[in-house]
Amino acid sequence: MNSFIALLAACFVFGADASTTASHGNIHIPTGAALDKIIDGSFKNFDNDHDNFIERYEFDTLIIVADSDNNGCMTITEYENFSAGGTEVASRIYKHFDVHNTNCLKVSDVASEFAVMDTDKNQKVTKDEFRQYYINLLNVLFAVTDKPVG
Ligand SMILES: [Ca+2]
Ligand SMILES: [Ca+2]
Ligand SMILES: [Ca+2]
Repeated sequence: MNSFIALLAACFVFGADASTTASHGNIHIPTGAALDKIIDGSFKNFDNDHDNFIERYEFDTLIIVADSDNNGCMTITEYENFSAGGTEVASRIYKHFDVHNTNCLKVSDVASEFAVMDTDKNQKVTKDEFRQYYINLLNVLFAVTDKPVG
């Protein structure tokens, strides 16, 4: 988990220069209006009270909301149904966070991500902070996992 956080942190440094990377091989990364729509939808998923900030409790609540059968685990299917990003993006994001392949993500598994999103550390995540995080995450996911296997 620590190395993953470091990877995300490093990605913030490189993120500004990675904007030319729109696709990797035959994997399609959403860009332009499609990406804006996903980011908008995802942000609204978090921002439960519609004040245009993601607060800590809203972030922590997300998994509980997405856990549609209320068994304490957000499975990949539950996440795919909940996510605004489409099945392919959603499944990549899910597998990225489900490092032990449990198909059971809990609040504690992603809790540290809030601080990663909140780049100015004011305990609120703005749309811009979220957007930057999401784009960085997509770049990490699609760049890292598309390396030739074997
Ligand atoms: Ca809010
Ligand atoms: Ca569940
Ligand atoms: Ca902030």
